[in-house]
Amino acid sequence: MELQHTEIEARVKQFWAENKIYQVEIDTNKPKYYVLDMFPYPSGSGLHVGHPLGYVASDIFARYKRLCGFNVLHTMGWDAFGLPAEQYAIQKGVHPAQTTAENILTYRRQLDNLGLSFDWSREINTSDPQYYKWTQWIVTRLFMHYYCKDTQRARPIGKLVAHFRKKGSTGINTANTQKQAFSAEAWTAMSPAEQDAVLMNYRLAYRTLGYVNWCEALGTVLANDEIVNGVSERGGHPVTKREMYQWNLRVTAYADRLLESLNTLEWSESMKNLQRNWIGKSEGALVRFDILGNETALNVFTTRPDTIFGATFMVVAPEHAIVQSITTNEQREAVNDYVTYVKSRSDIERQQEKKVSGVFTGSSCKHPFTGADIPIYLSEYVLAGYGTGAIMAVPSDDDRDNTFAKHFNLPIIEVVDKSMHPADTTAADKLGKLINSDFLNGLEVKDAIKAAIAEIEKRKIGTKKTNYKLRDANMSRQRYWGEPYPIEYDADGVASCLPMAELPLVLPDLADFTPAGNGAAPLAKLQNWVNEKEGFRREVDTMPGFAGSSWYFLRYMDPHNTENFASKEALDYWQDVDFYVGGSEHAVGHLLYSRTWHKFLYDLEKVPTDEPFRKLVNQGMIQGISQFISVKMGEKTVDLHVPINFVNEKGRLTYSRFLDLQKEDRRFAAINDEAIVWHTPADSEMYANCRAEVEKMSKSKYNVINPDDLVAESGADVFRMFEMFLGPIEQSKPFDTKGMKGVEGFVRKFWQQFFDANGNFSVSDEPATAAELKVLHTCIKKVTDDVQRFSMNTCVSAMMICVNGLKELKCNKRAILHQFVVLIAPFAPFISEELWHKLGNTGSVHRDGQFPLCNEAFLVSDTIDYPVQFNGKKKHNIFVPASATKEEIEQIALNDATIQKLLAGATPKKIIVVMGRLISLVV
Ligand code: ANZ
Repeated sequence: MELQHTEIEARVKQFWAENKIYQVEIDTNKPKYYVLDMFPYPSGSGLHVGHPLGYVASDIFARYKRLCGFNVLHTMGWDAFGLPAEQYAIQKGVHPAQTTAENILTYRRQLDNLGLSFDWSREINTSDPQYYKWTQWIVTRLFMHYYCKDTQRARPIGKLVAHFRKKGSTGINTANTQKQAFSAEAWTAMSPAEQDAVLMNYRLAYRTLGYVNWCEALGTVLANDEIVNGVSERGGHPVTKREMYQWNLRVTAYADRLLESLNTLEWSESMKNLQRNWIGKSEGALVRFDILGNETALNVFTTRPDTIFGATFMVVAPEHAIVQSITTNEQREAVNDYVTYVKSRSDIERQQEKKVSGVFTGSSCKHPFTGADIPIYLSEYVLAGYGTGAIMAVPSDDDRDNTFAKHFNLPIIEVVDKSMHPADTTAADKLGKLINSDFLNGLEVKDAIKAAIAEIEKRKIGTKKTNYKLRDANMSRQRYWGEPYPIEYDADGVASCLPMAELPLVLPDLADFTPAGNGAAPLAKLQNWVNEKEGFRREVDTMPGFAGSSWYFLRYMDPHNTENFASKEALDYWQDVDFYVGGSEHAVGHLLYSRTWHKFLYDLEKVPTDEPFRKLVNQGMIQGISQFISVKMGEKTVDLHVPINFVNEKGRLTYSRFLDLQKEDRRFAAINDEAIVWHTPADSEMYANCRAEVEKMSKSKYNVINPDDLVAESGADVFRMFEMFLGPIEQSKPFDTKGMKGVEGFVRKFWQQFFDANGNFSVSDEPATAAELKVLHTCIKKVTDDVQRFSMNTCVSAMMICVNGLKELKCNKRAILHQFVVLIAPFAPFISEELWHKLGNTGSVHRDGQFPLCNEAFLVSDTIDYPVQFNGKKKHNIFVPASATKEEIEQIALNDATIQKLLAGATPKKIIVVMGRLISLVV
C-alpha cells in the first residue's frame, strides 16, 4: 500500500487531540523531565525552515524521554510583547493585540503540522494580563528588595530602612549604584523625596537619571545587548547617548553568583565564555598618581600593578572630568579639538580603531615609586565608562600602550623578562619574571601582582579592586506594546509599587501608538489613565521584552494558577528546566536576565533551585541558498536576488518563468529582455543562468522555504528526519532540499516492510532470527547512545542502515517491527502511531510504548541460537555468543528475562548445557 502521509497525519493529529496524548500532570510515581524550547516572538512572516531545527530536535528528545518512562513537561508559548508588532501598528494602524493574535494562529498551525508534542493546555502568552500580572508582581518584588553582600542574597528593603534609622549608612554592605555616607539623624531628617532617592541607590529595580542608549527612529531607549555594531538590533537605526530617568535592573548585584554557578551548568564552553566575558570580572588595583602642580590626583585601575615600574606615561579618557583642569594653556586648543573629534565617535568605533590618536595635556604625574615625571595624554582608546577612565600606560607589556608610545616617541622600559616563554610573547599572558622593578625583581608575574598590591596598600596609595564590565540593565521602554510598570508616584514624586490586589495593571487601549514626543512614552497621552488614582501619577514607561521572557519557564509548570505564579507543589515537582534548546544569540540577553531573576526568586525562597536551565544546547543557523541573476543597468551590471521558487533544479531561470516574475515582482517589471544574457538551446526553452550563494535565510533575500510546503509534499515525518539529517544540531548549515528525496525513500521503504506484494498489511509472528536481531539491536544501541548526545543526524543514518538490513533479510516479523516502530517514534511520530495501531496495539505508541533496550548478546557477530527446555519441553530460545563458555551460557540463561519469568522465582535443580545445541533446565 502506498504511504498516504496527508491522510495519516490528519487522522493521527485528531487522535492525539481527542486523547490528549501530550497533556501532563504532576505524577510523583514517575521521574520528571523538563524539555524546553526558547519560545518564539510570533512575527508576521511565520516560520521558515530554520525555526523548527531546534523544535524538532527537542521534540525528539522529549518523546525519547517519555518512552523511557519519564513524566515529560514539554510545552510552548509566545513571547508576544515587542517592538515589531508596535512598528507594524504605527504603519498600518492595526492594534498590536490583533496582529499578535493572528500571528499566533499561524504559528500554532505550522507547529502542529510538524507533529511537535507540546502540551497545549499549558500554552502561555506574555501579553495576556493573567500572565503579566506575575511579571509585574516580580518587578514589585525587585523594587522592594536590595542586595546584601554579607549574606549574598536579596533582602527586604524594609530591613535596610530600619538600619538607616538606627545607624545611618554605617556598617551596611550592599550592592549599590554609588557610595553614600549619612548618619541616622541625617536619614530621619530627610524628606520623603530625599529618602526615596537614597533608596533607589539600593533597590534591585530602581529608577535613576543616567545616560542611556537613545534610538530616535524607534523612539525608545535600548539595552546594551539590543545594540549590535553601534546600531539598533531591530531595524539597524542609529543610537545616541541621552540623559533620561529610567528604570533599571541591578544585575550587577548578582555578577559573582552568575559567574560562579556557570561552573555547575552543562552548557557549551563557548556559551559560558560569552557570559563570562559579558560579566567581565577583572581583579586588580586602584592606584593614585599625584599630579604635579595640581591639588587633585589621577586614580587608575590596573590589572597589572606588577608592571608599575614600566609606567612611562598616563592616558585619560577625553571626556574625563579632570581634563580641563589639567590642560595647560599652550595645549588647550589641541586638547579641545581632540575632545570634539572623540565626541563624534561611538565606544565600539573607539575600541576597534587601529590608528593611534591622542594629545598631550601639558601636565605630568609623579610616579608613586620612582618619583619620575610622567606625562599625561588623552586618547580615545581609554573609555570613560570603565574603571576610573584613566590608566597608567605600560608600553612594554600592553599592546595599545606600546603603539601609542612608539607613535609619540615615549620611553619604553622592559619590566617583565619573558625569555623563558618564547611562545607566549603577548602582553596579556601574565607570564615571566620581573626585572627593572626594585622590590619586585625576580618574582613571577602572579606573585609580583600580589606583592605590588600589598606594597600599594601599605603605602596608602591605592587598594585592591575588582571591576566588572557588566552594567545594570536598562528596564524602561518608551513604547506602548509592553507590560505597564506597576509603579505610581505621589505628589512629592515618591515612587511606590502597586499591591498584589491591584495587579494586573492592564495595558489601556490606545488608538495612536506613536511616542508622545520628547522621549515620553505613548501612555503619557492617556492623561486620564495616568491620573486615574486620586493623588497619584502612574509610570508611563513599559517593560522591555526581557521582562516577560525572564521567568516564563516557571509559569508553564502551573499556567492557570490565579493565586501564585506557580504553586509550591508544581515548583517542587518540576524544579527546573533539564534541557533547554535555543539560539546562541540569546547568550548575554535572555539567558543572563532569566538567570538573574531566577536567583532573585531563589533568594525569596519562591523557587527550589538556584539556576533555571541545567543543560543547554544551541542550535545552529539554517541558511538559505539565494539565487542571483546579472542584469545590465545602464553602464553597470547588478546582481538581483531571484525568488528561489522561480529557479529550476538546474539553477536556471527559463524565459516563461521570467515573464511570470515580471508580473509578480516589481523589481523585475521594468527590466528589459536585453539586460539579461539568454541561452538559446535548439531543443528547449531559452534560459538564463543564476548564481547560487549561501546567505542568511530571510524574506529580504528571497530565499525563504516554508516548512508547510515541504510537509504537504513529503510528509511531516520526512521533513523532520530530513531537517535532522542535514548535520549536527549545533552547526550552521544551508538548507538544500536535494537530500529530501533520499529520506523520503527511506521512510517509504520502512513503510513497505509491513506490506506484502499485493499491498496487504502483513506481519509474521515467527520468532526473529539471529541475523534480524543483530540488525535491530545494532540500531537500538546506536540510536540510544546518539539521542542522548543529541546527535540526531547519526540516529537517522543508523535507522536507514537498519531498514536496508531488514529489507535485505525480507523481515516482516512482528517481534522486530514492533520494536523498530517504537525506536523510530520520536523521529517519525505520525507513521509510527499509524503502524502501532495497525500492529494491533491500543493507546498511543508515544504514551504506551517502551523504548527498546539493546541486548548486547545480539550484537556479537557469531551468536548461537539455543533452544531452552524446561523439564524436557522447549519453552524459549536465547542467543548466546559462540565464544561463550559453559558457565557463561548458564549465567546468560539465568539472567534472561523470559527464563526468569518462567522460573517464577524458583531456582532450577539442574542446568544442562549441550554446547552448540541445547540448554535444558530441570525444575
Ligand atoms: C597597566 C597595564 C599593564 C594594563 C599591562 C594592562 C596590561 P580588563 O582586563 O579589561 O579589566 N584599562 C583600565 N581602564 C581602562 C579604560 N577605561 N579604558 C581602556 N583601558 C583601560 O583590563 C584592565 C586593563 O585595561 C588595565 O590594566 C588598564 O591597563 C586598561 F601590561 O594597566 B592595565
